[in-house]
Amino acid sequence: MKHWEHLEELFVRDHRNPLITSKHLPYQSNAVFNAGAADLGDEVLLLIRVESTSGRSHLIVARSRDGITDWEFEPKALLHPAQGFDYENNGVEDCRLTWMEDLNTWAIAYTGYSDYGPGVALATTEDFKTADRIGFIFAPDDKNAALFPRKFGDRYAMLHRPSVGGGSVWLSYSPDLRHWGSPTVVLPVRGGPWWDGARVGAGLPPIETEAGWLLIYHGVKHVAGGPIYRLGAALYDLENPEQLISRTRRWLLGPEEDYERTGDAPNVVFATGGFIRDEKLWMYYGAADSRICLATAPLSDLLDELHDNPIG
Ligand code: BMA
Repeated sequence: MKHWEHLEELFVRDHRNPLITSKHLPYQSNAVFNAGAADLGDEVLLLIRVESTSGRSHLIVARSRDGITDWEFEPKALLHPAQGFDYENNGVEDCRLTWMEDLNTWAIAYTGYSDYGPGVALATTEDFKTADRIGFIFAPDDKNAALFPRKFGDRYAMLHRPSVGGGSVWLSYSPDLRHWGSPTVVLPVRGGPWWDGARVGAGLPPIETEAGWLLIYHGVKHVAGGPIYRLGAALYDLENPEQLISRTRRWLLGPEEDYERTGDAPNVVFATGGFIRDEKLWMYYGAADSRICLATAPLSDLLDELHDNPIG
């Protein structure tokens, strides 16, 4: 009889995980996790969430030539709650980076933690040295915002996850990145005992593939020991991002390793950044809200899995 050593998942963890912990930073902090990622060609840039010893989070830039080793950190935060902006005084968290094709700039979608709860904020940057805030765009409680890299017709599109209404992912549109409307549910929470039954949220910003927009998302299941955060995938029509084509029935990465099982939030893998390199999806994820890790999967395997999981 066959015995399974490990669950067979689609993603393969990098053997150097965790790649970044608070010990690597040039100053003291509680934890580093949930990074936005940009493939700049000759280096990988991560905009990482650092939770300071005050408990609030800021975002700093880390760079590495190979995207795995020898990370160098900018001495000053790119986005910090002390910069005095409305509705961010309790922290800036969990950014997603999208290269906006028509604007020739990077967009940073992030969670602004206000006195009234966490909402969605947007900023842009050209060089990751300074950022221009567009401002707070979705009132609390709303988070997990991720922009599509191009317009549909004359409108930008963004995924986001209001916490009220059951924990599903919505899509909203904007003519100018500032004013948002026409919200519609694009990834319903699955309910029941499913791995993504209690809440779902966008992970990486959608990636354009020949089969459709690939979305890596997180799903939450509540068990007696607390929530478990896992990662799965969905696919959307290239010209109509509201049209869900397929969605994986199983998760593709879940907390298994000690560095994912133990930390400030146990049993969490939470991906917010990644890109395609050498036909593989590179996915950076926060492990147990305490460290940053990398897992990769061949793009063709992801698309095959989605092909086998059509909707309806
Ligand atoms: C989510 C966010 C993330 C966090 C995750 C797991 O709701 O707050 O920042 O990584 O929970 O704790």
